[in-house]
Amino acid sequence: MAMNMVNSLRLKSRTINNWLPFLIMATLLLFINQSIHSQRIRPIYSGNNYVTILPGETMEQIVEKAAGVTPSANQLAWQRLEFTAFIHFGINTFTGNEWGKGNEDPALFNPAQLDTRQWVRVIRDAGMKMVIITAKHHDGFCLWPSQYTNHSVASSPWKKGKGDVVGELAAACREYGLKFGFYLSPWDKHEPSYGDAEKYNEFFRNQLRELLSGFGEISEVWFDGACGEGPNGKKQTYDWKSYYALIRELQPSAVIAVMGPDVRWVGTESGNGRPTEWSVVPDVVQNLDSVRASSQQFPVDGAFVPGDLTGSDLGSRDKLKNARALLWYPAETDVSIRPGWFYHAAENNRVKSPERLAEIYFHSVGMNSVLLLNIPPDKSGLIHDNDIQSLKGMKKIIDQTFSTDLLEGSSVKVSGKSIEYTLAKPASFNVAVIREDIKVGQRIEQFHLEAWDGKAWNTFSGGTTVGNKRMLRFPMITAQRIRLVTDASRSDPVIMDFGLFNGPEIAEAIRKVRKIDGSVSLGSVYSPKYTGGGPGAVTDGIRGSYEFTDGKWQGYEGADFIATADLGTIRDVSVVWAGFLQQQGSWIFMPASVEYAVSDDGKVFRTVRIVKNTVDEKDEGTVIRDFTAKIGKTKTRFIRIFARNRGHCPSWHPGAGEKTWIFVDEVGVK
Ligand code: FUL
Repeated sequence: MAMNMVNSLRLKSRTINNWLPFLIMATLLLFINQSIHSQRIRPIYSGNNYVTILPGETMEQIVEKAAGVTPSANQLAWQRLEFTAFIHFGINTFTGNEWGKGNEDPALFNPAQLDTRQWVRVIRDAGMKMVIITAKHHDGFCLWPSQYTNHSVASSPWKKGKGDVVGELAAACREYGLKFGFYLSPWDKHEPSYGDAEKYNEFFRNQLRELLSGFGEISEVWFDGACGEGPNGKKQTYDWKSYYALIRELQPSAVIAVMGPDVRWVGTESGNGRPTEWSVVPDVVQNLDSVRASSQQFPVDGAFVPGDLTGSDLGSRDKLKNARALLWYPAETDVSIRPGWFYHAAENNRVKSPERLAEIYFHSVGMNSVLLLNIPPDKSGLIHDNDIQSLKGMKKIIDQTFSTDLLEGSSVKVSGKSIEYTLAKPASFNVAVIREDIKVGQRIEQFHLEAWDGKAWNTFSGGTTVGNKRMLRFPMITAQRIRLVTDASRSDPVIMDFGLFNGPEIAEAIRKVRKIDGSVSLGSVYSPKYTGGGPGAVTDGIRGSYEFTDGKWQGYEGADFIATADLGTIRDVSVVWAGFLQQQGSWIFMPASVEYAVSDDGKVFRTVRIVKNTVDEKDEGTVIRDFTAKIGKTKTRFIRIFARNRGHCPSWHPGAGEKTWIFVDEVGVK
């Protein structure tokens, strides 16, 4: 009976909601059956998003606790939105600034054709489920007619001072069925009371109250961390606790993001999530007594202090080991469709391409994070056509990718830690989607995917965490039998969904190259996390894609990449090259330089060329670059490739001083 239930896991997607409770139970029962000897089965449905660690608890006990931390109802609803929109709009739209000064004349604000319904249609059509607007940015100019300041739309010529952007947007969201939230900058460069602790806190709470009570349901309140000087050169101490309390009182279903206890900033504005993304992280707690004393429903508010959230690993066992408390604190990836957060006409040709946006989608939603994509309306008050076209292109790629789940209708067999699917006939796929039922916690620590080639099971993809959603991209595979194997987990995993898809290749993604004629030996040690498939990975003829986790890239952490090709006999060589990937948000940088040396005997080498890196280290995207050296007609048998690791993350980088990675795939000679 349980088996039949899991078979119906494949009759899913469209009907999964009705089946969900049964499927989860069935999956659990199966795992219980299959691993009856395992002592760790303890599904926890209690909605506990916070747990303290007692002195002397063992690692095993801590891990078990971590597996039992679950999202609050608000967090769960929020995580399932997956894709949301940010609107940066305000006085900066008219001055061309990213950060205003606070003394801008409200007369500048005049978006003659403002149409929030156009914004929401564009956003809805692109697949986003919520809109968050900058009700007030650091310059203090309010997009609603706040009764606590004159520095607002009420003092502008737009609609003769009778307009209300926040109100119009909230109404448009209601009309089109989208959720609505706001960004309210605590830093206010205009407000005279700023810096006068109690006075400004009162002012800020008043504004917060206006926004929380005048615009219907609020689903997210976004506080950022920037805290500078006000108009009098004074700094302000924010009374976060009182802000949170007001939100809980007036909008009990809203999540509080970034400088708040419900939603965590992913740690970069590049659009790249973490390949290992735990929603359960150690909390930085000031005072455990205040945690215990605070209310049951939101135990964390009273003691919440956002810590440094930019590291590449926030929640693995290594991080849990010294924790005093664990918190369900899921990641939100905020990124702008343009270089700036606000609209600047000069950036009209720098709108991210559909492919880049699709990549961002895979790297955020597909890495257990909610994507918050910023689309800034222009001076006329409309979303610019270039942004609309990019969003349409992105949506097309996403829709084409996910139109058919190839596992639909397949039969399922569960054994031990693996789930095997047999399709009616062989199918080709290059994308996988896995979801854990986070309602019961996040548990998978390591998994991989295998396909049966008629003789053996071959691993074609894999990763560490799954969480709400993990998407994987890999070179096209054709197979009839596929296995999802959990290698390590904190407790028995509850897999809610698994699908395979055949999507368009994004950008130039995966290329085949001519294999090297001869053998290549490695002179440095690659990381066990990114083997590329083993020692022969850099010469297997298949290049890594823009997905650095595709299993094809070989990664070197803090180490150089050194390889020596042996062509067997002395030959004429005119070109040598090696391909590298950069994604600085994930601490992967281009090598500082690649040195090519030749030798007849494999002992004495002569340097023939050093190719220096020219890729911008601050580039926020994923870059693949071949370091190619034309070396005339050089007679040689051995060629040594020495790619020098840049060593440490630069000072501007969130990981400043930490080890950098080199990612290499394919080296070649001609
Ligand atoms: C930051 C702000 O300083 C930026 O201007 C932008 O609003 C971004 C989303 O948050 O903290």
